[in-house]
Amino acid sequence: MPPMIEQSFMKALFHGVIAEDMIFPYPELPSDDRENTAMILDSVRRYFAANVDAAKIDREHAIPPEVMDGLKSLGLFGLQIPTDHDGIGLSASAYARVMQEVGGLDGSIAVTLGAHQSIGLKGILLFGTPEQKRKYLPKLATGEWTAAFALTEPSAGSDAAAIKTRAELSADGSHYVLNGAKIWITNGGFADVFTVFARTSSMEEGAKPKITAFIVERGMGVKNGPNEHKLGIRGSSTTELFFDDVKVPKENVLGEVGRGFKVAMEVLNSGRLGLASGSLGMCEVLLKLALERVNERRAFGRAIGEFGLIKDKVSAMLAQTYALESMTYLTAGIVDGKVSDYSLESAICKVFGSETLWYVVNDTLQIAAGIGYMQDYPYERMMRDARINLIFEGTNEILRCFIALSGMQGPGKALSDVVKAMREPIKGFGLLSDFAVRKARSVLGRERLTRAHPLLSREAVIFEEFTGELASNTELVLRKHGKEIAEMQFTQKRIAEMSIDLFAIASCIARTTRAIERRGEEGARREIDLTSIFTTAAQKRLRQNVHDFSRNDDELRKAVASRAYTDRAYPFDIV
Ligand code: MYA
Repeated sequence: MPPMIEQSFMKALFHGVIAEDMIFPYPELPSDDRENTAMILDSVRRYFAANVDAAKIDREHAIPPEVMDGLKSLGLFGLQIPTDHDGIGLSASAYARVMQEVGGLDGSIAVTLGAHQSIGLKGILLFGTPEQKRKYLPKLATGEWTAAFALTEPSAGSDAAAIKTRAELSADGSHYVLNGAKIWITNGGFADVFTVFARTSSMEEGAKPKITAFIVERGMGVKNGPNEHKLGIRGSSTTELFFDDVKVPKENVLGEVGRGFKVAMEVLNSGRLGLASGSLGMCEVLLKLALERVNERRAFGRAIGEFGLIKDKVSAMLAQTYALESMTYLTAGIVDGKVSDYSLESAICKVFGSETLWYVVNDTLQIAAGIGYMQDYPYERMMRDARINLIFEGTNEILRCFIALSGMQGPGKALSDVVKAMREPIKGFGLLSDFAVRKARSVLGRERLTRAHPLLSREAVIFEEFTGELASNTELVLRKHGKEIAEMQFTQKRIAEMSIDLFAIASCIARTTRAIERRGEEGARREIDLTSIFTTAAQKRLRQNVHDFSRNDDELRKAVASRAYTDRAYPFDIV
């Protein structure tokens, strides 16, 4: 049998295959969602304008209870919960659109709502039994109950599988007893329902633990510590959680016993997309602030917007935000299209979204200059609120490793099958010839993006060329290093950077093609220009990454860092 190409646009790309039917036509909000979403956005805008003071929430480290009640009455706690469980039943795309709006209006509220539904209750939506759904979803939809996601522990952050919280089945088999602690749990101070991950196998050195997910109610005995004092998103609640002999009925196991790690990962896949849309919302508000500022502020007898270095910043921020918006809604459309594996795409959206936001907030603050640094203006708060996105829901470092290793898994498997087939040339003939065809395709760059509009042919050629480079460099490093690749984070980073830029270019091309087909060249001028600027910048990074596979100072960097860890003369001992 020929090796399977995974049903994921990005995973296929690692084989050098451009699965263009997965991204063309660029998706649209499902029609039954459109009206609903417009109404929700309208009421969100009105409610926030009249009732939400983001500066006060930040200053007082709390979202006022009446605001929480208002958000609940708007239905914002049940956006993706199906209507037959009393939610609004929005698609992933519509949910992303609402989270985008909220993210731009208040970071603390966006995080509170995100922790509740992007991750807190998402496990019940994805893996809950009909009874669990009936019991929990209606109350979670109205906000009568709120939810939190409890994975992280003092010794298990990026290494999520290293959790120590234990769940022991009782002697009569009726319930589990949970013992342990979690840290940095968003909504920890008030949530009523927690998705908790605990070991259901013994602690064996070196062995992968069996983890199980549980729905745990506060009333079962969950305790929390005080709210943490944070750099930003200060109105959100972040606490420790303690489980001391907490009895959880066995009916509250979420998914299968021992399969909780998968539950956690699937929930995070969807959470990461929510984070990207919140980041996008903040970028768009910041861009509006920047555009107002460059017109208002005058220097040397002109509006500062007249200056080249300001135009450079504004055009780059617009192009990068366009790419973020394009990839976020492409991924949401992929989810709505019932593609089951969007793990790479959503991790890319999270990394690209949080880094675009960090870049946009920094450059907007720079344009605002003096007032950017002052607490009377929103810039410094937005910068503090933005920073966490690079850290939570998977640090951008661990996600780069995840993107590279997960993407390379398919080609790695194909290569090892080929090695096996070479030992049995007759049986393995089909496999070998298929491999040869795919290899020729990726190396010669024969894979084409045929559905890109001809006006975007320069961008399409760049995409095709570097798709070939991604596939051939993936194969090269796999052949050269084999399993050692798991330890080679400098190389993983290059592979991840290339996939992020390629997904961004593909998203821009698909979306801009739709714009040109609908509105013609002049009508789509804005999209065409932003795609061009983004692709030119991405091409420079792609070239650099390809170059660095073979010529780099990785070993020197590793040696210098290792020496610095032990050498007391570092950093600099001049005298
Ligand atoms: S919640 C805490 C977030 N924590 C993390 O994200 C942890 C990061 N670590 C990991 O993801 C994993 O430990 C990694 C794997 C990836 C490092 N989809 O052997 P393995 C499968 C599907 O590689 P490990 C928070 O911060 C894999 O294929 N499957 O595992 C919220 C394999 O399967 P199989 C996946 O080396 C804060 C198995 O798992 C995935 O241990 C509040 C084992 O894999 C995946 N993604 O490490 C946020 N990954 O066995 C509110 C792995 O079948 C946000 N697998 O081959 C709201 C935002 C709003 C915006 C705000 C604006 C201001």
